[in-house]
Amino acid sequence: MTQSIIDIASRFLAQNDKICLICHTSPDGDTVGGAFGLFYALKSLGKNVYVESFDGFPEKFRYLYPDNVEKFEPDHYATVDVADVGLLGNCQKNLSFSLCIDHHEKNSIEARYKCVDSGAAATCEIIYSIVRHLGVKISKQIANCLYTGIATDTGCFRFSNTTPQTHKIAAELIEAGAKSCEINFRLFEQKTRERLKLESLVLKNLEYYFEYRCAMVFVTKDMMRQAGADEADFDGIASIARSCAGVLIGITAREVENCQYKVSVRSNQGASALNVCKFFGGGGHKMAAGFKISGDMQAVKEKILQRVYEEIIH
Ligand SMILES: [Mn+2]
Repeated sequence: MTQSIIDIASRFLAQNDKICLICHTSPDGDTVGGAFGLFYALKSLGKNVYVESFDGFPEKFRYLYPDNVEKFEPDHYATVDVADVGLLGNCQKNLSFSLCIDHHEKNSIEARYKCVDSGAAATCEIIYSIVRHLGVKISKQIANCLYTGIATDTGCFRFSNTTPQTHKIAAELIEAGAKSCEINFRLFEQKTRERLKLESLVLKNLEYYFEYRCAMVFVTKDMMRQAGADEADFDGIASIARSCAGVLIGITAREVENCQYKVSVRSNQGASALNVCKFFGGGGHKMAAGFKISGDMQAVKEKILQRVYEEIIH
């Protein structure tokens, strides 16, 4: 990690007070863990600091944040794990940011100081370095926060963004008291009943094409209702279609409005999810991409399969 951006961020935080740390919308473990990890660190230095999330804080991360967060008129705003102002919710367009801490490849936040390292697997890796640089002892609370962010963004150390440095930092956090087993269980194994029901409906409705090289499922509003599932329950459902051995392309089309679908494509073994999505005006990464499409379900299905066929066969 570039030491200079850590220096700059640490110096700014050491020299200033009344700081509001801002999470991105649909908050995940990295933004919540990163913001509260830094919150506890700054608190221990006697700073006035609070964390703002315009979508609230998910119940799933209840173990990371205090019961009451006292707000005040801040002198400074700092974003945590936010790639773009579009991820800040509606009311936040006019804020000016003093500091931006992030690890997304494309970060378009305008801030006085930018502490962005796209080589970091999680924003929490960067925050770990900042906290150490500030001379703060990593408490159990801070360790749990930062471990949560790193585990979240690496899919429990399985994704290709995971580096030796990621493991080294995780090891230090566990030494500092992070409850890694408990956190991994909560994040990667435990599910709500609604989520399990939704998974069962997804599995029941999964269809295979092209000699089992493509798996596809439509998740309708009715299925969501049947399962009693909400947004949080849907998170990660798109990985199910690709999880079958032999499947090169997994498609999950979620009905968002009548005849409107949000399609997530996941690929494997050299097939490109991105190629498929680009054809429909979408984007993303090579193996995980998405697009939106409208039309009657059967027509949408045929259009997508046609494009998948070209990707798999040619
Ligand atoms: Mn992140």
